[in-house]
Amino acid sequence: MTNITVLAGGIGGARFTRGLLQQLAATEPDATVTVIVNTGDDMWLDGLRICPDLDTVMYTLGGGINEEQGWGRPGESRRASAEIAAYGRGWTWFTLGDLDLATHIVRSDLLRSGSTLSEATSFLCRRWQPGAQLLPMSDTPVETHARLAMDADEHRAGELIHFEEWWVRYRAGVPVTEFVQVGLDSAVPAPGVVDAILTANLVILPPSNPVVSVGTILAVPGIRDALRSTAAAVVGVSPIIAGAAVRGMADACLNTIGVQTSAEAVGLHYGSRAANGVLDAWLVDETDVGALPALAAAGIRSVAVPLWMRDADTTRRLAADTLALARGIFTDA
Ligand code: FO1
Repeated sequence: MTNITVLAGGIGGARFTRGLLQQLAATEPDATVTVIVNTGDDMWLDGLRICPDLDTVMYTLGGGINEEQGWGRPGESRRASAEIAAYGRGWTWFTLGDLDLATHIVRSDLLRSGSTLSEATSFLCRRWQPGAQLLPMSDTPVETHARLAMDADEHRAGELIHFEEWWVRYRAGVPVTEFVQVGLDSAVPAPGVVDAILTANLVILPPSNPVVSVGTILAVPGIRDALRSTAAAVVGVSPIIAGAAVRGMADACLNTIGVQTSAEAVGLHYGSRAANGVLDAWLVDETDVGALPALAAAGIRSVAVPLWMRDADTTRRLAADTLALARGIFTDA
């Protein structure tokens, strides 16, 4: 029986996991997949709890995702958000579609009725049937904020703004000096999170943003320790190909923490479990084959394979390559 745990953020992690589930359905139908999802992008907006990465994973695995955008629902309308803007409320630059709003309304209703985020997520997944268990990294809010390096509109240099404002309103175009996980000190892993890492045969770090998605999950007290001690193989997939971020503005995030935008640098940033890091193995794209010696020298077994997830087939094959690399290391993976 193969139990796989994936630590995912938004679009890249969700798409990889969809390919993994399709690959497992064809080759190991009794395998189980648990996805530990970043909640650092979450925020209260218009009185609703918005959970971008949980919803992106849920919609993507459940067949309800807007495929072109990678987030939100297809065939959306924005009538309610236009009305909210007419009142002068909300974030006009952050689209809450009418269909998507139903998810936020139901989740907020459950939270206000005393449900934990884990319970609310499980309830929403009854409808979407993602084919994997979705666990928030924590049931206590841990929000990623970015400290502005310069004035921007009504914000002054030095001020912390929510990550989503930096990401969506400013497209990560305003330099920031640091990311702060607000609420991290009192955060604990959500129920089942540590267990999902410790009892897995395989833990995967998919090509999500290594700073604000996977990095945020690893920052929750107890999760990095679980990764370092699990008997599972821990295998990562580079989100950087040939020196450029595959999706989003991961390079802006890496620059902020002083990590070079390369498959090698991100692999070394995660580090080998043999040397206080979290990785046993790392997949890089064929164009980054030159990174293999440095990664091997750091104790990270690596392979160079096609990493571009262009469609369902290439994504499935990437998942198959990830499983193969893991099995080359541990027989029980
Ligand atoms: N991303 C955008 O670029 N523009 C948006 O207006 C936007 C709205 C939005 C609403 C709900 C949601 O779940 C996600 C949304 N996203 C939007 C995507 C979001 O910024 C990303 O999914 C992650 O937070 C970053 O990986």
